[in-house]
This record gives sequence, structure tokens and C-alpha cells, in this order.
Amino acid sequence: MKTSLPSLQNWVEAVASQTHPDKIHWCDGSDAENEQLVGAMCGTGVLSPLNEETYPNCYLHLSDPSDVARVEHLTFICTQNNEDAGQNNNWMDPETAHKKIDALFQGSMRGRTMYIIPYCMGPIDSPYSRLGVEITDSPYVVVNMRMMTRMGMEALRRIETEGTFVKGLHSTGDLDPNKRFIMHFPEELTIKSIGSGYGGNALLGKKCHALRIASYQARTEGWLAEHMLIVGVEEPNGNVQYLACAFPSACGKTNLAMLIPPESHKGWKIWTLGDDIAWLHLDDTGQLRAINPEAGYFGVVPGTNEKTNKNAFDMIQSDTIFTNVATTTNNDPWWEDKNLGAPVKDWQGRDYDPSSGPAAHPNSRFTVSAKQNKSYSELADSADGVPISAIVFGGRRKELAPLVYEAKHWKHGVLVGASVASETTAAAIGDVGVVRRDPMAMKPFCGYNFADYWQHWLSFADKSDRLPKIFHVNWFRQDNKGKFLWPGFGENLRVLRWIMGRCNGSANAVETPIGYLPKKGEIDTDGLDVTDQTMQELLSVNVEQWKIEMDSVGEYLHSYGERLPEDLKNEYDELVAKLKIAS
Ligand code: GTP
Ligand code: SPV
Ligand code: MN
Repeated sequence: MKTSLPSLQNWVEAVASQTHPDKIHWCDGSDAENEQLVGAMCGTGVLSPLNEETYPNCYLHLSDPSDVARVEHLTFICTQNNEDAGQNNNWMDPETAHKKIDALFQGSMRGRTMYIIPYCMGPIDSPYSRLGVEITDSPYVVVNMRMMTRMGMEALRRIETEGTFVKGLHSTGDLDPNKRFIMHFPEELTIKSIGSGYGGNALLGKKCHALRIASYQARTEGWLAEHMLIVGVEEPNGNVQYLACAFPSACGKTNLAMLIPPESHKGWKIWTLGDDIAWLHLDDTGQLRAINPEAGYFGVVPGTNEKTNKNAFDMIQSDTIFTNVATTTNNDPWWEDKNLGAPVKDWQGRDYDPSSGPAAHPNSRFTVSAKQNKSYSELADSADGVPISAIVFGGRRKELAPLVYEAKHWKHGVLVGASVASETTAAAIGDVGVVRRDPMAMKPFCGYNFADYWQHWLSFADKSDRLPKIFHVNWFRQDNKGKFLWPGFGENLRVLRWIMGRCNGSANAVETPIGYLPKKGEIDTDGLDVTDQTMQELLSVNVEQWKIEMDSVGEYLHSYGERLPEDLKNEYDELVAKLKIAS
């Protein structure tokens, strides 16, 4: 008996008799346990040590080549009622789903150790935090979960006190893509995942629990679980405002969360609270507060260099697990745009050959403790979280969406969020670069019907009169030669300044049919190689293009049928009417 909680003990025993592991190990989260696991994985080749001098305590993990990203087409929400999952999700009825996946778990841990990982999403003493237990046969999952969550004895104690926890069962199975499923049973607080060892498919605390299951719980309990970074921006006078920003996968959350102020912005500081997930609650005063349920970063490696993201570049110099990167002769990790060294082995461990594609997989990732980030905010451990001044939506759009605009009020902001579209990236299996609707950057992660989710967002308007302002940004506008119009990265602070100015009443805007845009000259471009003409292009509204866009938004929203909230329809109709008048 390893726990005083009978429901946990019984579940562990039931899983063991289903999956037949050789051994059972309860994870305590200690350094000694971690060292033992890392050592064993180096023995079996699951991990290989990188250069001990240049990258101390760093390891390389190479996935099966078929298992390098989230698998949205194999991810299911299994609710009693099909409509509750919505057309935004793949649905299977719970009974069929359990049957199907349980058959695959039958004996799946033979010859392996079964690890029991108690974890806490959020600060261990926060009332906003939630608990879970992941059972897995992957030691790689254990060492990643240790960095990504508060894992081990403390979490187990809290689970035993509270008695409720999310049950996550994971097995790497035989990695056959035809026997791969990621299934969620939100009504049972249960996740079952088999056949993948990769990130969001296997680290069940992350997307499966902290977004899909949590969003479902948040709806009934009156809070929000979102695909958002949380960042504090400190002005030279010491004032700090906190922003929560939702961008789709591989669209710049990690970069913005740990941005380094450019030379021109002396005295400005950035504080990182989180880079991927935010849980948002209204406090007694009606202030929206955010916690980051995670404790580490599982970040995109390619593109990370001293110029684009120096904080990330520095924090992955030690104590980091690299998944699917290339290596140099020196056995350093290597990736595209690292701007240092050259690859000799690619992400599949083959001799590097430029004709067989990038050396590092485009969705290669680092896993690192958040505390290694120089801009880490101690408030990431605060039980109460931080007050949010602004919510910022964004996407990857070559054209149309301006650099920044502000929604007129909360409900209009919900329409702005619901209308987010973005070019697909390598974070999920499938085509890259195709524009798709990704409302609130939650398309792959909302655990219930989007129409009900928008209604839930809208309902906040009646709960508080001091909600954050809502904005939309786009760092990815291109000219007709494919060159980015906006320098991005650290220079994005200039846009955040305008957003903060709007929140404290010091920045000016002009009204347009789609919302408020910065008045000419309001975005400081001092010292930037961006012409006035480019700024004008970045900050204008092409009414004819927007009319086409809104036709497509309308078609999308109305595809949700009767559940589509009346208030959202009204916001939509109002915007369409404004565009009509403007043309
Ligand atoms: P997930 O972890 O998948 O949820 O993604 P993320 O949103 O944290 O993405 P991340 O910050 O890792 O960004 C991924 C890609 O966007 C990298 O290739 C970056 O180089 C690129 N990127 C980030 N910020 C900017 C920017 O301001 N401008 C441009 N042009 N590219 C950017
Ligand atoms: C994403 O795809 O949005 C990620 C990586 O943050 S994963 O953990 O695989 O979901
Ligand atoms: Mn993400």
C-alpha cells in the first residue's frame, strides 16, 4: 500500500492487472529518483548525454520518426452526448471509447515498469490548483513531468487530503500509428492515451489535463482554462502590468513570455509567469487573476538564438532535455537558426544530409524548469496568481490582421477571439501553412462544444465590471516577397507599450469598423528600420478584405447552429454592418 487513498490504490491495482507491468514504481519526485531514471535511460538509449562541458546535464531524446507532434485526428472527447463535445472535437461515445482503448492497454506494460506520477497543476498551496495522477510506462514521461509540473510526495499528500484527482493512463504501446489514441472522458475526469511518447500526447498534465479536462471543469465552475502565456511588463517607473496572451501552437508565446527589451528600452523589464497555459479566475473584487498550472517549459527549439530569444537560448545551456534536435561533431545540440556550429547527425540520428530536410525536426522541443529562465517571476509560485490587465489574442496571418487592435468591449473581444485564424504549424501532424480557424488558440484544446465555450466567455460580462481589455496582435504580416513587415521578437515590446497605455488610459486610438487601432505615431518606432509607409500598412484596415474575412467568420460561426450564442451573433452582425457603412 503506497497511498492512504483507497480510490487511488484501487485504480493503480486495476491498471496493473490490465497492463501487466514487471514492476510498479511510485514516483517521489526526488533528485535521487531522477538521477536513477536518467542513468537507466542512458543505458537503454532512450536518452543520450550531450557534451558534458558545453551542455552540462543535458540529454538528447529521439522520438520514433512517426511520433513527433500532437495527433489531433486521433484525439477524442468522449462525452455521453455528442453535441457536448461539439464539431470542434472528434467524438466517441464513452463506452465504445473505453472498450477500444482498453483492448490496446491489455498487457501493454509487459516487460516494463509502471510509474505512478502524482502531480499538482499550479502552486502547491494555491486554491486554484488541481491535482492529477499519471500512470505511464515511459521513464521519459516521468522525467519530463518532473520539470513540467509539481510532481511527487507533496502532490500525493494533497491528493490524499482532497480525495479528487484527474486519472491519466498512458502507455507508449508499440508506437504503431494505427493503434494510437488520445482519449478524454471529462465527465469521469479521466484521460487514456496510448501509442505515442510525444509531448502533448504523453505528458498528460499539459494539454490533456490543464486544457481539455480543465476547460470542461472551468465551465461548470465559472473560470477559464486557456492556451495563454502570462507575462509581467515593468515600466521604468516600476509599474507592472500583467498580460495573458493566446496564440496558436508555435506562434510566439514562449518568445513573448520571456522577451528581452531592446536597447532602446532602457529600464523596462519583463517577468515570465508562464509560456503556454493560464488558468483565470475572478477574485472577490471582480479582478481577473491568472496562475500558470505548469512549472516548466516544453518549448519549440528551432529559431531560438541569442537575437530572437536570448533568455530561452541561455536557459537551455544546462539541465535540459532536447527532443528531436540534431547534433554537432562536438556533441552539442543543433537546430535551424541556432547560428552556431553545424549539424553532423540529424534528428533521426542519421548522418546529416541537407537534401533530406531540416537537421532538427521543425517541432523539436526543449524541456526545462521554469526557474532556469532569467526573467522568471517569483509570483509564478504565488497562490493568488497575478491580476490581468489585458487579454491578447493573435495568430499567424500573412495579410489582413493589423499589427494590433483593441476590441471595443468584452463581448466584442469574445468575437475577436472566436474569429482568430492562423496558419498551421509543425506542432501538430498535418499540413503546415494552411490558414484555419483557431478560436482563442483553443481549436485543438477546448474540451467541449465551442458554442458553449463562447457563451461561457460572454457570461463574464455579467460577472464583473472591471474585466481586462481585449486586444488582437499579428507579428507575422509579410510583404509580397514574403519578408516580415514587423521586426518582431524584442521589438514587440513597442506594441505591448501601446496595449498597456490603453489599459491605463495614456495611449490614443482611432476607431475603425473592427475596433480601436493606434493613432498615427502612437507606436514608437524610434531607431527601428521600419518606414512610415510600412507602419501605415501594418496599422490599416482594408475594408474590402475584411468583408471577405467576415463572410468566412460568419459561415464558421453559424456552422455551430442553434447553440451559437445570441450575443455573439449580435456582435457579428454589428461588425458586418459597420464594414458595410465604411465601404
Ligand atoms: P507552443 O509551445 O507550440 O504552444 O508554441 P509557442 O506559441 O510558445 O511558440 P514559440 O514562442 O516557440 O514560437 C515559435 C515560432 O515563432 C518560432 O519559430 C519563432 O522564431 C517564431 N516567432 C516568435 N515570435 C516571433 C515574432 O515576433 N516574429 C516572427 N516573425 N516570428 C516569431
Ligand atoms: C503545442 O502544441 O501547443 C505545445 C506543445 O505547446 S505540446 O505539448 O505538444 O502540446
Ligand atoms: Mn502550446
